[in-house]
Amino acid sequence: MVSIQSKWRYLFMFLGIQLVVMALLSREGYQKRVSYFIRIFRKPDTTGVSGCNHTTAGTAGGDVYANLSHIFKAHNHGDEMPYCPKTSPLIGGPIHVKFPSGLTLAEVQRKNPLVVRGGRYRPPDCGARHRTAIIIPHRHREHHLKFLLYYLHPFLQRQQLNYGIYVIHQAGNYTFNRAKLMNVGFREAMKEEDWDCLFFHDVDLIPEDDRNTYVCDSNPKHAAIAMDKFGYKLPYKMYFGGVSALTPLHYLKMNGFPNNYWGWGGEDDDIGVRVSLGGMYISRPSVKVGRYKMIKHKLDKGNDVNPKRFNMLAKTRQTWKLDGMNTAEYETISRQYMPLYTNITVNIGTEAGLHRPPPTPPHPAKAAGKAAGKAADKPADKTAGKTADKAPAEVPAKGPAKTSAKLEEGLSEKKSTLRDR
Ligand code: UDH
Ligand code: NGS
Repeated sequence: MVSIQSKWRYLFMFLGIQLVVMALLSREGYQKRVSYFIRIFRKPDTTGVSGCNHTTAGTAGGDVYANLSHIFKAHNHGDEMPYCPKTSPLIGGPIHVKFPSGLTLAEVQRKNPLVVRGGRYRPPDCGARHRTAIIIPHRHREHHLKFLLYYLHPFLQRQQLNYGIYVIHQAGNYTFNRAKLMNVGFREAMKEEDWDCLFFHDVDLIPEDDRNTYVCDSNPKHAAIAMDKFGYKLPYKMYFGGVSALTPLHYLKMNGFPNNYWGWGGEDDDIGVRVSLGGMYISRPSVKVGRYKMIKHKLDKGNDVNPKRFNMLAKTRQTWKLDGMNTAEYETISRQYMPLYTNITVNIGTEAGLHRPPPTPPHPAKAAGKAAGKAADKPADKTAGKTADKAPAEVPAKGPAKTSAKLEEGLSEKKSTLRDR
């Protein structure tokens, strides 16, 4: 017969073994399995943004902030910092994305204490292997920007990148020009740092899996391969819209992006064609990881469908060397180092140039067209900078900030000084 005393002994031994097993399982590598149990007991996030607390591959996804407390505790090794591992241990796979109404930029700032002025970050405990600039074309989408910043900062931190976020804000009300803003972003970002990869990123696309790493491939990469609005499939083979990634060398090879697509549509297809005209291929992540959720919206005011886009696309082969990075003319109106991003406001003019009104109003029966043309010459509206901790505005840069030749010079220098990684 088993006595009561030994029953207790067996019970304690059993509980002890359970504890040891749990401790082993909760170590790195087993976290995903344990997270399932943890999630059941944890309180929901106070912001209401994160639905789950940890990452679980193959399920609805985890909280994008889940692993970050590890970084906050990490201490800096000063000069002797080792390189970060090739694959970040903070990567967790699928991310749960939703868009609650109460989120504020202050809350995003609070949740990202290691992000410094201008939206810059580098891992505190290891040397980043990659330097990535995010370029976001923007006008009147502050609401979307807030969500993108909420998700993008922790997403990039989990990938242990040295990164910076640039919002390129089109001044005035003249027809929007996404591709030209990207050219501006490329030039302005490269003036600040020797970025080795640039991500051109629509403001309304939120990545849903952090295995979709924001580093460049040997060919230009189309990252937004699987969007919710297209049923998580590529809509057509040559699609290059939403989010794409190029090295400075790729960018130069294809003469950047076109400057003359005013309004919605076609510019991303033109960029896709430029990739092959520049002698390169489109690389893509797998549909499993290149997933994005789009913040739903309608076509914006000031971004009407461009009726000329098909004619223009038919001529890309003839025009790509004549129009692109080598001809991008703009004036930088201000550069603001905000807590979560660098806001660059630019006058990109109209079809007629920087200071002249457009030749004919682009949209019939719109007196607004004229007013908008004038507005483009006026100082910028500072909508993206409302909550700025403002730095002194830069002196407006007249014309191209760096010529292609200068950049190429810099790039060959860069290649020769690249550290052995
Ligand atoms: N963008 C702005 N402000 C604008 C217009 C565009 O910031 O006024 C930027 C923003 O980064 C956006 C990107 O340009 O994510 C692309 O513009 P878009 O979101 O309007 O284009 P998309 O193709 O959606 O993603 C269009 C929805 C309806 C298209 C119907 C056409 N038949
Ligand atoms: C194509 C457009 C692209 C656009 C894509 C997806 O037809 O610019 O649809 O559009 N090309 C032309 O119009 C030539 S979307 O469904 O996101 O509105 O990106």
